[in-house]
Formats: sequence, structure tokens, C-alpha cells
Amino acid sequence: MRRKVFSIFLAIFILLTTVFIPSNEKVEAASATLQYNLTGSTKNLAYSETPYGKHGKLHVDGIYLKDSHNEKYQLRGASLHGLQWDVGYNYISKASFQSLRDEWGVTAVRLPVYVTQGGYTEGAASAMDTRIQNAVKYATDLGMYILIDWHVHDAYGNPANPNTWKSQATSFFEKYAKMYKDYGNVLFEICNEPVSSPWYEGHSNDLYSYANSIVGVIRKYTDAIVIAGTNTWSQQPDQVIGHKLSYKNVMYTVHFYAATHIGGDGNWVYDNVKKALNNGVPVFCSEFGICDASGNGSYNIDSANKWMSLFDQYSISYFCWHLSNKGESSAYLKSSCSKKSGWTNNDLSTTGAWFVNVNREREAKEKPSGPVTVYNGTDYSKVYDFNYYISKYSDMAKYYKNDSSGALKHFVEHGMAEGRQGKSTFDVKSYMNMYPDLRMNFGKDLKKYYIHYINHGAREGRVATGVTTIQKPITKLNGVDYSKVYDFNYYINKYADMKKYFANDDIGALKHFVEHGMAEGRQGIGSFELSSYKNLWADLRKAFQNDNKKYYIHYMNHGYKEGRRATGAAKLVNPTTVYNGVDYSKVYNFNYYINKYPDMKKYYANDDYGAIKHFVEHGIREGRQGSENFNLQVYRANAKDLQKYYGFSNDKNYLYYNHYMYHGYKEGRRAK
Ligand code: IDC
Repeated sequence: MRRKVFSIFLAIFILLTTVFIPSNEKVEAASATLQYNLTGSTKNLAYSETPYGKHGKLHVDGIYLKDSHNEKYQLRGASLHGLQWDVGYNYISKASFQSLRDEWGVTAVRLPVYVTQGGYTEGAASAMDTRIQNAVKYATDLGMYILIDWHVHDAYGNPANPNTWKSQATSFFEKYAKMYKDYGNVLFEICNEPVSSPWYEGHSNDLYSYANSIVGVIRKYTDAIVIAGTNTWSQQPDQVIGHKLSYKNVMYTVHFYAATHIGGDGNWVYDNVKKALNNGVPVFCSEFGICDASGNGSYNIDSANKWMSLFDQYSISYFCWHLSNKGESSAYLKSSCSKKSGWTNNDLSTTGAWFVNVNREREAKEKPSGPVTVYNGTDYSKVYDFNYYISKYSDMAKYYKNDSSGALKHFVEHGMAEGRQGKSTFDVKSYMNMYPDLRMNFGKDLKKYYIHYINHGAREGRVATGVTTIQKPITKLNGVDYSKVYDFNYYINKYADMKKYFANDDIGALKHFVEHGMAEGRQGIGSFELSSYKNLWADLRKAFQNDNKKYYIHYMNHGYKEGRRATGAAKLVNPTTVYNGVDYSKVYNFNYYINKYPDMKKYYANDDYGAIKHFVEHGIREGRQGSENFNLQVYRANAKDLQKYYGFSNDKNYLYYNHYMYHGYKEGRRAK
């Protein structure tokens, strides 16, 4: 409690000393002269030449804001005035933003959504919503960045703790983060200028807690850049040291008014910024003026220039207060200027002239940057080239000819998964064909091959073009090596259906072989024929009978090593005569049986177990002849003594067969 009271006193003290007491350091500088000729006209820029078209989605890396080429990037921002007032919304138009972009060197616009002062929580929400959405539309069309600013601000010196409006802020950011989740050019400022207790006090009413909770809301939808206000009218980014939010892409504000906060070492705010930067806190200037902190009064251009050189040194983005013709020093336009766009030199105030000079000077120094290759922090240039992509695919040219950010987004979100080629030196099909290790790991997930090449393959010097057939097709599945019975090329060339489905998919082909092909008796390699292997090996037939798969597995594990033959045997060797432990060889042999009866040949030509089973279970009853040595009719006709006991019904046939096997043969009875 004591601490809070103290903080409030401190805040009031700082307010009084920085805002209301004129400092002796203040220098009334001569008005800035505009160094450039504003013609009031606009340029017809291709989207790829706009700020967002060139720089794409931004991210934070250490203390730096970076563009999608992973280069440090300084936004040159124009702040509008409060959107609830006509001095603010009068300038929301495409023409106005385009003048800023084309002639003022501006790359970003800030939308101050005043929370109080007749603003968002005081009746103007719906009007302000319309204005925000129009502004975002214009900025997006023009390829400009746009900062949506929840403008917590108390002009009258009362502590402005953003937690006071936390529930309104929560709904506000829920709405806009969701609405603009796919807009890479939208940034969010969650609290303009808190005046409360220090950034971090470890309780739910501090700034850290507010920021953590609002960024959490935004992060449900987007990882867009978020700007967090710092204590005492955003003058204390150093308080964030040791207490940065754990979310990425968050920056912390400094605001200065050059005639109040004199740029240079020894100035409290200036030193705070340096301290913050030296301790890893990324700083962003979402508002400053070259006049005094009231937004009016005298200018200090010298001080402003010192601030700018600090900002240049650390590539800190800056947003100058403000675009309007309101008769105050911070307005860019003279009060006599009623134009809403197409301004020329005479229309500009000192702030306006200084601001254009500063922007244009920096714009002229910008390195030309090619089309975007970095998306969400990943550089795709090893597998992607904008011009290649749009010239290879007519649909891409149609939609993205003027939008290199859009083309890259398509490539990342769809093109890779679809297997599209993004660069002449990387063809995902070739890459897949070439490397069995990758196929084993990635299967059909094409995107993973691109990412592998970016992160490893390119550096390892892997081949990524020109390989049209699968190399070193796999023979192992789930740790089992099928190479003794299976070869990818043999398999797909032997079976048209396999070629159709698996010509470029060695894993799919082997899976098919293992899960279906063996059971179906398909041949997987020249040196192993199921039918021959079965025909040749009676011991295996006995053990496996018609369970095809078991023959392949036997050959892999034993047969191959034992040197068992597995090809070229059209006929069964050693067909069995035994069924259920009984040897029927006196009345049955396989070849006789299948050659005598076409139906038997049809079903059992390669299945001696099936044949004898049929003979015993049906053939005998049907009176079929199983051997040249035994004919039922002949046997029965000559065995009058048996007829009397066994009779003539088919059900009793077996008695004659059995009799011959156990007695008649030995007795030399006639049976043929
Ligand atoms: C000022 C405007 C002024 C308006 C006032 C309302 O310049 O026209 O009447 O707000 O409160 C800030 C604030 C910003 C102030 C600006 C100048 O973020 O809203 O704008 N300022 O006082 N912080 C420091 C200075």
C-alpha cells in the first residue's frame, strides 16, 4: 500500500517536472525546411514494391525487429490523432495513406483508439470500429503496416493503470486479433501510456500482469508483433529488464517529446532506453513528438535528431505524433491546410517538414530487397524463388504476380504439401527418389522433405534434382528385411496394378507386398517362386499347407541359407499319400488322382494336401479311383465274401478301400 502511494507521488512528480515545468535545456530551433519536393501525386506501385510487399511479416529477434528476409527493419510510422475525433478520422482514407506512403516515406500508420476522453469505452466504440476496419483495409491495400493502438491515456495526471479497462481491452483484442489473424501487416499496441506502479510487482494489478494476459488473448490467434506500454507514459522500458513476457514478438515502448525529454546521455528517458537495450529488452517507439510533451509548445529539433540517431543505431521503429491540421505544434499540417491528401510543401508544419525529411532520408538509404523468402522466421530461399514459382505455375502468376508475400505464404501453406517446385535447384520428387533414409522418416509428407533440405540437405550437399526413379528402394519394414523374397523394381514391373499405385512409392509397394502380396502368392523377386518352393518341399507343405505367407518367411529365415531351390518346379515333388496319420498309398497317389479327374486338377494341381483330403473325405464315397492299382468296382466284383458284409451302398465304399489297404493287397486279391 505504502509503495503504491509512493508510486503515485512519483508519477505526479515526474509528470510535473517533465511536462509542466519548462526545462532550461529547451532550445527553440529554427523550423525545419522540407528538403524534398512534394508534388501531391501518387505512385502506381506494384504490391511487391510496397513496404509490406518487400518486407513481409515482421518478427522480433533479440532486441531487433526484423523483416521476413531476416534483416533488421525500422518502421517509419505516422500516428493519426484520436479516432473518436474528426482530427483523427478525417485522415482515414486510401488517398491520405497513399500520400504518406508515396511522398512522405511513411511505411506504417498508427491508429490511436482512445479508451476514455469520449473514446472506445465512452460511447464511440462502434464508430471507432468502423474507422479501424477502414484504415486496416486501406493500409493493407497499399502494402503498409498498421498499428492498432489501445490508447490508454490520461491527460489530466491521474494514474492510468490499464488494468482499469482490462475487460474492455480483452474483448477489443480478442476481436481484432481474430479478425486480422491472417494479416501479416497488422501490429497491436496494448496500452499507449500507463501511469501506474512499476512494470513488475508480482501482483495481478501490475503492468506485467496486464500485458501477459492481453498478449495471451492475442496469441490465441496470431503471433503478430505486440507493443507493450511501459510505466510513466511509456518512458521506462528499463523496468522490463528481467521481466520480459515469455511470448515472442513482443516489444516495449519508449515515448519521448523532444523539447521535454532532451535527446542525449544523461536524459532520464534516453538513458532508460539504452539500459533496456543493453539488457536485451527490445524497444519500439510508438509515439514521439519534436515539440513538448503537451503536444504543443516549442520544438527541439536538435534533441529530436539525437533521439533519431539512437533509434537508427538500434534500428528502432518510430511513430511521429500526429497527422492532422489541429493548431498545435505536433500536427504535421498547418492549421490553414484543409487537404486530406495530396499535400505539397506549403501545407506542412515544422513537425511535418521534419518528419518527411527524416523518412525520405532513411528511405533513400534502404537497400533494395528482392522478393520475400522468409516466412514466420524461416528462410525458404533454398527451395523457393518467387520468380520461378510464378513463372512455373499459371495459377500462382494469376494470384500473386504482384504479391511476393502472398506467393510465399501459398508456397509454405499449400505448395510444399502439394509437391510444387519452388526453385529450379530443388525438386521434391527427385529428392524423395534419391534418399531412402528420408523416405523412411517422412513417408508421403512432402513438406518435410523441403524442410529437411533447408535445414540439412543443402549443407550436406545432397542431390535434389534429376532423379526420376526411386533409388535404393527399401526392402525393410518394421525391422524385417524382405530382400530375399522381394525387390521393388521386380514387383512393380511384374504387376500393372502395383506399377499404377506404387511406381514412386517404395514404402507403399513393400507394405502391399507384406500385407497382401505374399498371401496372394505374388512374386516379389526373380529368385523366389512360391509355387516352385511349395512344389519342391513336401516338409514345408506339410507344415504350412495353404498358408502362403509362411513359405516366404521360411525362405527368408531358413530356406535361403539351407540352399533350398525355389524356382523352376512346375510339378509337385513327393506328393503326400498320408492323411490324418493314415497312409493311403495302396489306393491313392496324387498324380494319378489329379490327372484322372479334371475337377481335381483344377483345384489341387499344386496342392497334394488338398487332393488327399478330398480323396478321403469325398472321393472314396463317390467311388473315385485314386490309383492305377485299385479300382473299387473291380475289387468288389471279385470279392464275393466281402459283399455280404459290406454291401453296395456308397456309404460303405471305404470298407473296401480299407480292406484292400490292410488285407487284400497282402493277400494278392485282384483290384484292377
Ligand atoms: C494529445 C493531442 C491533443 C489532445 C490530447 C487529448 O495532441 O490534441 O487534445 O492528446 O488528451 C501523449 C499521448 C497523446 C497526446 C500527446 C500530446 O499519447 O494522446 O495527444 N502525448 O499530449 N503522450 C505524451 C504526449
